[in-house]
Amino acid sequence: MAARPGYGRSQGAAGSGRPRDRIMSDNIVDTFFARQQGHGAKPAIVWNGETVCTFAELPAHVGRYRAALAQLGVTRGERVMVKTENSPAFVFTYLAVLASGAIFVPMNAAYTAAEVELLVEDADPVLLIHADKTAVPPAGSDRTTRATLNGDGSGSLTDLAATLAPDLAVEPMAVTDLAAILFTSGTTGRPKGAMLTHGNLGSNVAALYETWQFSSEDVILHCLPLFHAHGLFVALHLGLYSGATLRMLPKFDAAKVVAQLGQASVFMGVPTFYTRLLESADFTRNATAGIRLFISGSAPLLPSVFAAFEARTGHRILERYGMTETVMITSNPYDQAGRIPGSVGYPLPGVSVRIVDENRAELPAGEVGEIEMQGPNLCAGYWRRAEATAESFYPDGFFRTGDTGFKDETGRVTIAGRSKDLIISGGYNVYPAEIEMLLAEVPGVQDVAVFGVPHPDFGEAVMAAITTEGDAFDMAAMNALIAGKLARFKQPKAVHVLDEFPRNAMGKILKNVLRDTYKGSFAK
Ligand code: MLC
Ligand code: AMP
Repeated sequence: MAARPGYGRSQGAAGSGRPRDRIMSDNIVDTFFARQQGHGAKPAIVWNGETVCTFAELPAHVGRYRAALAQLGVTRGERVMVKTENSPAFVFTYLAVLASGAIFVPMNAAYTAAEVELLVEDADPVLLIHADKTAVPPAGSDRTTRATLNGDGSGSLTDLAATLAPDLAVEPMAVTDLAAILFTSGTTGRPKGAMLTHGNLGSNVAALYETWQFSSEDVILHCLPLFHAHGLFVALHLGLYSGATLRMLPKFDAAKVVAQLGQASVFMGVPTFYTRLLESADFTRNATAGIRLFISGSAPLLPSVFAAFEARTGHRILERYGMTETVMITSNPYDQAGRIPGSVGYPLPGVSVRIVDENRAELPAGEVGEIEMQGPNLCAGYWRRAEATAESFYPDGFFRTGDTGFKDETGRVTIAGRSKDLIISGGYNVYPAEIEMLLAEVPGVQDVAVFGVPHPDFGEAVMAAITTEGDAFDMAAMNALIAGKLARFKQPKAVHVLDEFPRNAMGKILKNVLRDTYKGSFAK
């Protein structure tokens, strides 16, 4: 096979047969725009079935938002936080922040004001962009200006951008400069911001482009939230990097996806998307005939779903494994027969994976241990959290994922479980520690444990158990506290009041016993 274009100015390949100096710097926006040259007439973004702009028009859209950001005080190195739903304007804003040399800090649009406040405190943004009707903390630090951007693209940011001439300059950045900070919760309950550089993002999209054989002929059906790594750095970046049209939907909706599959060549999502598609009678072999690749990730894809999908459509879903801190780490091979259910495949080009014991000694094939990784995709650490960074980022360059698994003789990786206490519900991470801390504050609650149980739609569902003391406990008051403080997807689907917890000899609550007791709660 002929060599395919690689990543980045420093690696000297701006795209197939294009001169090296087309890419002005390692700012990933420069890379995107350079690689889109030659595809100008093609639709770049199709939103709800309507073309929004071609690749030739995209820089001017981004440039208007860049000019608006400059008026709002955004400069190189500053953080811009965004809390809004998907829209084309979200994409323009994202690219404009990066083009300004500033750092993009997205948040889940479902977060409560309390959740947002913690993140704003940490990120200390110069600008907070949010929807008009969304939970945000009351005006805090004097430093932070605000602008609005709604899911339909309207808002003060768009109004301002519309009055300005596009600023087409792209701030030169090095591979080590920060592009984005994405908060992921931690075992301590307080979210940590993963600092992703232009080099992290650029190297990863280049590796995915190779591995999944993308080209400008592709059309990506995109309905993942843009505020997480999967929707932003995998689905969106692949379109921008390949010069492939992004057919976007505001969110996942099985009927809309089925209706648009005929106009797409690639679809990607979390396992819940696939279980929901399989529930639709219109999701047939015929409906998927034009798709060359279905990709799943962010949570384990059950082998039963893989098998049902293959039986229904003839497609073998390609499963990959990633994290916010690392973007993508491993992928099943592109070749259909190489896509093995239950396995997440091989490390991406340039990425190393080790399986280690508790002393960090590498384990032989077949033995389960902690998964560590190293590569150009590994983020620069946690924002302003030296201690948390030191706990997971080793001086030898490897990162502790908190996932456990094994390799086979060929180096293929299978995830066995997690050493971190984490629930993944519909592809969203929920850290029990965060919810436990909140429930422990409820008057009358003596002890609390939050754990995940199997759920047919979300993969896992959040469940809580508590014991109480005295007469102070009031279920309604607890539910009100939960509703006020936690985004809906983090809220326990049930809270069980127990007489006592199962405990080990040391008095530690046995979450595995609780998981076992309640594992049938959502059985179909
Ligand atoms: C919504 N709800 C959830 C939920 N999403 N509850 C638990 N888990 C979730 N993920 C709540 C709703 O608030 C609602 O509450 C009820 O469940 C049913 O809502 P719904 O209408 O069925 O949900 P919907 O809005 O359709 O959302 C489901 C979903 C969405 C699967 C489409 O969660 C989603 O887009 N998930 C993708 C997450 C993702 O992109 N993860 C990537 C992270 S990056 P009620 O009770 O009010 O009705 C990463 C790295 C990597 O992990 O490797 O990729
Ligand atoms: P996040 O912090 O949201 O980036 O989630 C990262 C975590 O999602 C990983 O550490 C894994 O536990 C999990 N994950 C991602 N992809 C997969 C997959 N294909 N199979 C199992 N778990 C996955």
